[in-house]
Amino acid sequence: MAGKANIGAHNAKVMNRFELTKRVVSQLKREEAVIGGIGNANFDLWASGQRPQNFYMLGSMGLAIPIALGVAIAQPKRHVIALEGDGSLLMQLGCLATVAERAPGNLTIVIWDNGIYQITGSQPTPGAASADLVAIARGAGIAQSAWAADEADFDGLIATALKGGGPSLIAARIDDKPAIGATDRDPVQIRERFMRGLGVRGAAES
Ligand SMILES: Cc1ncc(C[n+]2csc(CCOP(=O)(O)OP(=O)(O)O)c2C)c(N)n1
Repeated sequence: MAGKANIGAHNAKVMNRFELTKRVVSQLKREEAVIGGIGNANFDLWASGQRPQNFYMLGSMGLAIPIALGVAIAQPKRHVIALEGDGSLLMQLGCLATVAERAPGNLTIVIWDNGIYQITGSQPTPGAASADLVAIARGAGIAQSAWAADEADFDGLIATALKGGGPSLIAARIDDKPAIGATDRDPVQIRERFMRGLGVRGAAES
């Protein structure tokens, strides 16, 4: 994978989730779908500017990647990005093997690794001490997996991923600053807006 590839987790710069979320969104030009994982991942996506192609996962850890995989398979011409926290990914590691096996070229996974379950009180995740999520993703079969060395490297990795040829996984070490906003907890509206944004439900239907 392009970028300052193959740096280890501990050499990656500690960045900020909201800043990086804005960098992802600024590169979206083609109605790409973005699935924000539970809590902070989707709070910062919400705060970065709402788009009808955004889906905000409420309540369940580890579902951003499985949902994004489903969308990527259903709409192969649309690029799909999953934003997921490290703790949530650790709860659903098996999805990486499924992604590798299905190998959708239009899927990009971004992991926000703060080493903690921040939103429930900042308990440390296993990744904080020992697990390397990029190594795990490569081992699962997602060859294009990389730590982002810094913001510029992150931008480059996202740009490369958006060209297709995935699946790709980009992991970013992030700080423990709280998310900027909070998503409106209205699951029905979130679902309906997303389905219209993906063109699978007309405006008149509800
Ligand atoms: C199955 C399940 N277990 C526990 C929770 C409670 N919970 C919600 S978010 C969260 C932590 C999420 O951690 P991470 O994905 O690393 O994101 P962060 O909060 O660090 O941004 C926990 C433990 C839950 N929602 N679902």
